[in-house]
Amino acid sequence: MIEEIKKLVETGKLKKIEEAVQEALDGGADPAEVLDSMTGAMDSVGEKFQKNEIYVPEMLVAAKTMQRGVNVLKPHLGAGGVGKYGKFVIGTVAGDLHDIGKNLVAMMIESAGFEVIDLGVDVPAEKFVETLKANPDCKMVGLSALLTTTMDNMEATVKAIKEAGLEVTIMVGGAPITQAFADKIGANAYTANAAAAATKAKELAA
Ligand code: B1M
Repeated sequence: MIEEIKKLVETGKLKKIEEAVQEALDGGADPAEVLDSMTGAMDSVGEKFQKNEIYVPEMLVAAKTMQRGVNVLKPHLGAGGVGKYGKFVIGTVAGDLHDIGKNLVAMMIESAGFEVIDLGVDVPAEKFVETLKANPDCKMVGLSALLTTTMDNMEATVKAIKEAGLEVTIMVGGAPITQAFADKIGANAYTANAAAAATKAKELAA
Protein backbone atom coordinates (compact mmCIF):
# COMPACT_ATOMS: atom_id res chain seq x y z
CA MET A 1 0.00 0.00 0.00
CA ILE A 2 2.81 2.40 0.98
CA GLU A 3 4.61 1.60 -2.30
CA GLU A 4 1.39 2.23 -4.20
CA ILE A 5 0.97 5.65 -2.53
CA LYS A 6 4.53 6.55 -3.53
CA LYS A 7 3.79 5.56 -7.11
CA LEU A 8 0.50 7.51 -7.18
CA VAL A 9 2.34 10.69 -6.14
CA GLU A 10 5.21 10.09 -8.55
CA THR A 11 2.82 9.64 -11.45
CA GLY A 12 0.43 12.39 -10.32
CA LYS A 13 -2.69 10.28 -9.89
CA LEU A 14 -4.74 13.11 -8.39
CA LYS A 15 -8.05 11.29 -8.31
CA LYS A 16 -6.77 8.16 -6.61
CA ILE A 17 -4.52 9.47 -3.87
CA GLU A 18 -7.11 10.43 -1.23
CA GLU A 19 -8.75 7.02 -1.29
CA ALA A 20 -5.37 5.27 -1.22
CA VAL A 21 -4.14 7.25 1.80
CA GLN A 22 -7.43 6.70 3.61
CA GLU A 23 -7.28 2.97 2.88
CA ALA A 24 -3.72 2.78 4.19
CA LEU A 25 -4.72 4.57 7.40
CA ASP A 26 -7.80 2.37 7.83
CA GLY A 27 -5.53 -0.63 7.38
CA GLY A 28 -3.38 0.56 10.30
CA ALA A 29 -0.49 2.19 8.40
CA ASP A 30 1.69 4.59 10.39
CA PRO A 31 0.82 8.17 9.23
CA ALA A 32 4.51 9.17 9.47
CA GLU A 33 5.43 6.31 7.16
CA VAL A 34 2.77 7.36 4.65
CA LEU A 35 4.15 10.90 4.75
CA ASP A 36 7.70 9.62 4.23
CA SER A 37 6.60 7.66 1.18
CA MET A 38 5.11 10.79 -0.39
CA THR A 39 8.21 12.86 0.43
CA GLY A 40 10.32 10.11 -1.14
CA ALA A 41 8.12 10.27 -4.23
CA MET A 42 8.83 14.01 -4.56
CA ASP A 43 12.58 13.28 -4.39
CA SER A 44 12.34 10.89 -7.30
CA VAL A 45 10.15 13.42 -9.18
CA GLY A 46 12.95 15.97 -8.65
CA GLU A 47 15.55 13.51 -9.94
CA LYS A 48 13.49 12.76 -13.06
CA PHE A 49 13.06 16.50 -13.66
CA GLN A 50 16.79 17.00 -13.40
CA LYS A 51 17.35 14.27 -16.00
CA ASN A 52 14.76 15.86 -18.32
CA GLU A 53 12.61 12.76 -18.07
CA ILE A 54 9.66 14.89 -16.90
CA TYR A 55 8.90 18.63 -17.06
CA VAL A 56 7.31 21.36 -14.89
CA PRO A 57 3.67 20.32 -15.55
CA GLU A 58 4.34 16.76 -14.34
CA MET A 59 6.20 18.14 -11.32
CA LEU A 60 3.20 20.36 -10.56
CA VAL A 61 0.67 17.51 -10.78
CA ALA A 62 2.85 15.40 -8.49
CA ALA A 63 2.94 18.33 -6.02
CA LYS A 64 -0.86 18.69 -6.14
CA THR A 65 -1.25 14.95 -5.62
CA MET A 66 0.97 15.09 -2.55
CA GLN A 67 -0.98 18.07 -1.15
CA ARG A 68 -4.22 16.09 -1.45
CA GLY A 69 -2.64 13.12 0.26
CA VAL A 70 -1.30 15.34 3.05
CA ASN A 71 -4.80 16.78 3.60
CA VAL A 72 -6.13 13.29 4.34
CA LEU A 73 -3.15 12.67 6.62
CA LYS A 74 -3.33 15.98 8.51
CA PRO A 75 -5.73 14.96 11.33
CA HIS A 76 -3.55 11.91 12.00
CA LEU A 77 -0.26 13.71 12.46
CA GLY A 78 -0.82 14.69 16.08
CA ALA A 79 -2.41 17.70 17.75
CA GLY A 80 -1.34 19.86 20.67
CA GLY A 81 -2.94 22.74 22.55
CA VAL A 82 -3.46 25.36 19.84
CA GLY A 83 -1.45 28.49 20.51
CA LYS A 84 -0.06 27.49 23.90
CA TYR A 85 3.50 28.36 22.77
CA GLY A 86 2.43 31.66 21.17
CA LYS A 87 2.55 32.80 17.56
CA PHE A 88 4.83 31.58 14.76
CA VAL A 89 5.12 33.48 11.46
CA ILE A 90 6.16 31.35 8.48
CA GLY A 91 6.64 31.79 4.74
CA THR A 92 8.63 30.82 1.67
CA VAL A 93 11.08 33.58 0.78
CA ALA A 94 10.82 35.98 -2.17
CA GLY A 95 11.15 34.45 -5.62
CA ASP A 96 10.36 30.94 -4.43
CA LEU A 97 7.03 29.23 -5.13
CA HIS A 98 7.67 25.89 -3.41
CA ASP A 99 5.29 25.36 -0.51
CA ILE A 100 4.82 21.66 0.21
CA GLY A 101 7.67 21.52 2.72
CA LYS A 102 6.72 24.89 4.22
CA ASN A 103 3.12 23.71 4.61
CA LEU A 104 4.29 20.56 6.36
CA VAL A 105 6.45 22.59 8.73
CA ALA A 106 3.49 24.94 9.41
CA MET A 107 1.24 21.96 10.07
CA MET A 108 3.66 20.28 12.48
CA ILE A 109 4.36 23.56 14.28
CA GLU A 110 0.65 24.20 14.66
CA SER A 111 0.17 20.66 15.95
CA ALA A 112 3.00 21.26 18.43
CA GLY A 113 0.96 24.09 19.98
CA PHE A 114 1.74 27.32 18.12
CA GLU A 115 -0.68 29.74 16.48
CA VAL A 116 0.69 29.83 12.93
CA ILE A 117 0.54 32.91 10.71
CA ASP A 118 1.29 31.56 7.23
CA LEU A 119 2.32 34.25 4.74
CA GLY A 120 2.42 31.80 1.82
CA VAL A 121 5.03 31.78 -0.94
CA ASP A 122 7.19 34.42 -2.66
CA VAL A 123 7.14 36.54 0.51
CA PRO A 124 9.22 39.73 0.35
CA ALA A 125 11.45 40.54 3.33
CA GLU A 126 9.32 43.65 4.04
CA LYS A 127 6.21 41.48 4.44
CA PHE A 128 7.92 39.41 7.16
CA VAL A 129 9.03 42.60 8.91
CA GLU A 130 5.59 44.21 8.60
CA THR A 131 3.84 41.10 9.98
CA LEU A 132 6.23 40.78 12.92
CA LYS A 133 5.76 44.47 13.75
CA ALA A 134 1.98 44.02 13.61
CA ASN A 135 2.30 41.04 15.98
CA PRO A 136 4.69 42.20 18.70
CA ASP A 137 3.74 39.17 20.81
CA CYS A 138 5.17 36.88 18.12
CA LYS A 139 8.69 35.80 19.01
CA MET A 140 9.36 33.21 16.31
CA VAL A 141 9.61 33.24 12.55
CA GLY A 142 10.36 30.48 10.03
CA LEU A 143 11.79 30.94 6.55
CA SER A 144 11.73 28.26 3.86
CA ALA A 145 13.69 28.17 0.57
CA LEU A 146 13.91 25.38 -2.01
CA LEU A 147 16.03 26.99 -4.70
CA THR A 148 19.72 27.74 -4.53
CA THR A 149 18.84 31.02 -6.29
CA THR A 150 16.55 32.12 -3.44
CA MET A 151 19.03 31.44 -0.65
CA ASP A 152 20.20 35.04 -1.06
CA ASN A 153 16.66 36.22 -0.41
CA MET A 154 16.62 34.18 2.78
CA GLU A 155 19.80 35.96 3.85
CA ALA A 156 18.29 39.36 2.94
CA THR A 157 15.17 38.52 4.96
CA VAL A 158 17.20 37.62 8.06
CA LYS A 159 19.12 40.89 7.63
CA ALA A 160 15.91 42.94 7.24
CA ILE A 161 14.38 41.38 10.38
CA LYS A 162 17.53 42.17 12.38
CA GLU A 163 17.86 45.69 10.98
CA ALA A 164 14.26 46.39 11.97
CA GLY A 165 15.36 45.70 15.57
CA LEU A 166 12.92 42.82 15.96
CA GLU A 167 13.96 40.45 18.73
CA VAL A 168 12.66 37.20 17.32
CA THR A 169 14.05 33.70 16.95
CA ILE A 170 14.64 32.98 13.28
CA MET A 171 14.36 29.37 12.09
CA VAL A 172 15.35 28.37 8.56
CA GLY A 173 15.08 25.28 6.39
CA GLY A 174 14.53 23.84 2.94
CA ALA A 175 16.39 21.42 0.68
CA PRO A 176 19.46 23.58 -0.13
CA ILE A 177 19.81 25.00 3.39
CA THR A 178 22.49 23.68 5.75
CA GLN A 179 23.55 24.40 9.31
CA ALA A 180 26.63 26.18 7.92
CA PHE A 181 24.48 28.45 5.77
CA ALA A 182 22.13 29.16 8.69
CA ASP A 183 25.15 30.12 10.82
CA LYS A 184 26.56 32.31 8.04
CA ILE A 185 23.35 34.33 7.64
CA GLY A 186 22.80 34.65 11.38
CA ALA A 187 19.67 32.52 11.72
CA ASN A 188 19.05 31.11 15.18
CA ALA A 189 18.18 27.56 14.16
CA TYR A 190 18.26 25.21 11.19
CA THR A 191 16.32 21.99 10.98
CA ALA A 192 16.24 19.46 8.16
CA ASN A 193 12.60 18.42 8.29
CA ALA A 194 9.15 19.33 9.56
CA ALA A 195 9.16 17.08 12.63
CA ALA A 196 12.56 18.43 13.74
CA ALA A 197 11.34 22.00 13.14
CA ALA A 198 8.39 21.47 15.49
CA THR A 199 10.58 19.90 18.19
CA LYS A 200 13.14 22.73 17.89
CA ALA A 201 10.45 25.44 17.95
CA LYS A 202 9.02 24.04 21.20
CA GLU A 203 12.51 23.83 22.69
CA LEU A 204 13.28 27.45 21.76
CA ALA A 205 9.90 28.74 22.98
CA ALA A 206 10.12 27.00 26.36
CO1 B1M B 1 10.85 22.84 -8.29
N1 B1M B 1 12.79 22.62 -8.10
N2 B1M B 1 11.15 24.31 -9.56
N3 B1M B 1 8.92 22.87 -8.51
N4 B1M B 1 10.82 21.25 -7.35
C1 B1M B 1 13.25 21.66 -7.10
C2 B1M B 1 13.45 22.31 -5.70
C3 B1M B 1 14.59 21.09 -7.71
C4 B1M B 1 15.62 20.59 -6.68
C5 B1M B 1 14.25 20.00 -8.76
C6 B1M B 1 15.49 19.46 -9.45
O1 B1M B 1 15.99 20.08 -10.37
N5 B1M B 1 15.99 18.34 -9.01
C7 B1M B 1 15.07 22.36 -8.50
C8 B1M B 1 15.96 23.34 -7.74
C9 B1M B 1 17.40 23.27 -8.17
C10 B1M B 1 18.24 24.25 -7.43
O2 B1M B 1 17.84 25.27 -6.98
N6 B1M B 1 19.48 23.87 -7.29
C11 B1M B 1 13.73 23.00 -8.89
C12 B1M B 1 13.56 23.91 -9.96
C13 B1M B 1 14.77 24.14 -10.84
C14 B1M B 1 12.34 24.57 -10.21
C15 B1M B 1 12.03 25.62 -11.30
C16 B1M B 1 13.13 26.67 -11.51
C17 B1M B 1 11.71 24.82 -12.59
C18 B1M B 1 11.45 25.66 -13.81
O3 B1M B 1 10.52 26.43 -13.86
N7 B1M B 1 12.31 25.48 -14.77
C19 B1M B 1 10.72 26.25 -10.78
C20 B1M B 1 10.97 27.45 -9.85
C21 B1M B 1 9.69 28.13 -9.45
C22 B1M B 1 9.92 29.11 -8.31
O4 B1M B 1 9.90 28.72 -7.16
N8 B1M B 1 10.19 30.36 -8.63
C23 B1M B 1 10.15 25.10 -10.01
C24 B1M B 1 8.79 24.87 -9.87
C25 B1M B 1 8.23 23.80 -9.19
C26 B1M B 1 6.73 23.51 -9.18
C27 B1M B 1 5.88 24.77 -9.06
C28 B1M B 1 6.38 22.77 -10.46
C29 B1M B 1 6.64 22.49 -7.97
C30 B1M B 1 6.31 23.17 -6.60
C31 B1M B 1 4.84 23.10 -6.26
C32 B1M B 1 4.59 23.51 -4.83
O5 B1M B 1 5.45 23.53 -3.97
N9 B1M B 1 3.33 23.86 -4.59
C33 B1M B 1 8.07 21.99 -7.86
C34 B1M B 1 8.45 20.80 -7.16
C35 B1M B 1 7.31 19.92 -6.70
C36 B1M B 1 9.80 20.45 -6.91
C37 B1M B 1 10.38 19.16 -6.25
C38 B1M B 1 10.26 18.04 -7.27
C39 B1M B 1 9.76 18.72 -4.96
C40 B1M B 1 9.71 19.76 -3.83
C41 B1M B 1 8.88 19.21 -2.70
O6 B1M B 1 7.73 19.57 -2.57
N10 B1M B 1 9.45 18.26 -1.93
C42 B1M B 1 11.89 19.60 -5.97
C43 B1M B 1 12.86 18.43 -5.95
C44 B1M B 1 13.15 17.98 -4.53
O7 B1M B 1 13.06 18.73 -3.59
N11 B1M B 1 13.59 16.79 -4.40
C45 B1M B 1 12.04 20.74 -6.87
C46 B1M B 1 8.73 17.57 -0.85
C47 B1M B 1 8.80 18.39 0.44
C48 B1M B 1 8.11 17.65 1.56
O8 B1M B 1 10.14 18.55 0.78
O9 B1M B 1 10.11 21.02 0.25
O10 B1M B 1 12.30 19.83 0.78
P1 B1M B 1 10.86 19.99 0.99
O11 B1M B 1 10.61 20.29 2.54
C49 B1M B 1 11.18 19.51 3.57
C50 B1M B 1 12.54 20.03 4.06
O12 B1M B 1 13.26 20.73 3.07
C51 B1M B 1 12.22 20.83 5.26
O13 B1M B 1 11.08 20.17 5.81
C52 B1M B 1 10.24 19.71 4.75
C53 B1M B 1 9.45 18.50 5.17
O14 B1M B 1 10.14 17.60 5.96
N12 B1M B 1 11.88 22.26 5.20
C54 B1M B 1 12.05 23.03 6.31
C55 B1M B 1 11.35 23.01 4.23
N13 B1M B 1 11.17 24.27 4.67
C56 B1M B 1 11.58 24.31 5.95
C57 B1M B 1 11.60 25.35 6.89
C58 B1M B 1 12.09 25.08 8.18
C59 B1M B 1 12.57 23.80 8.50
C60 B1M B 1 12.54 22.77 7.58
O15 B1M B 1 12.15 25.98 9.17
C61 B1M B 1 11.45 27.19 9.04
